[in-house]
Amino acid sequence: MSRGAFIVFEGLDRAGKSTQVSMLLQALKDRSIPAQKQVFPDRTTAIGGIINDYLAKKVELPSEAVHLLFSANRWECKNSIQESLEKGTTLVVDRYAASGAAYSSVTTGRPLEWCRAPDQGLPAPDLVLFLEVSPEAQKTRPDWGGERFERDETQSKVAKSFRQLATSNWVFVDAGRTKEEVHQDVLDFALKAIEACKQQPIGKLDE
Ligand code: 2DT
Ligand code: MG
Repeated sequence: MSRGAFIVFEGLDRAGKSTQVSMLLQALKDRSIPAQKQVFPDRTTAIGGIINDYLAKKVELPSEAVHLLFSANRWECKNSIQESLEKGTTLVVDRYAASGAAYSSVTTGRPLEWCRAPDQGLPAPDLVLFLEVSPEAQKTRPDWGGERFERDETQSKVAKSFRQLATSNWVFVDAGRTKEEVHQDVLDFALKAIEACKQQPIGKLDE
């Protein structure tokens, strides 16, 4: 049996990731392609609960500790990710390891290599859809919710880190257009990835 694809959306806050995740899931369901949503951070787990309190500014923690919690939050989902892919379910994921490294390189001031290390060995995405928005377009979207990192200055630094993390399975999608136009491109790339990875083994980050 062929496996599902591991499709990840990355980008800054207010890039439209959640909207595109929902639209892609619906389009795959319409085509009878088994697909499931996964969101990181997964705030429903015990570790996710601490991350949620940190983001909501209810607790203070060193940035390095938070970085490791974000990574642990992915590790606790490793088996379920692997099992879903193996049974043929495509995963549509809102943020993953690149968000971990891009945000933490800014908040900890540590090299990207240090930030990427804890995620090494996790299942690797088959496709990363990076939704690009200009700071101007970002400003036209609904206001910040007041969570940590939701500041223009942080965002522009994180954008630079994201660019340094891009590999050959990344595509940059102009997300400054209408959601339908963005979705057309997204669906195209997703269907190709689903086809291409069917007989490929699941990759691992940095291994
Ligand atoms: P949302 O805005 O998508 O709810 O994310 N973040 C996320 C990190 O700093 N490291 C990570 O590993 C992940 C997955 C990005 C909440 C914030 O958490 C940041 C924004
Ligand atoms: Mg956010």
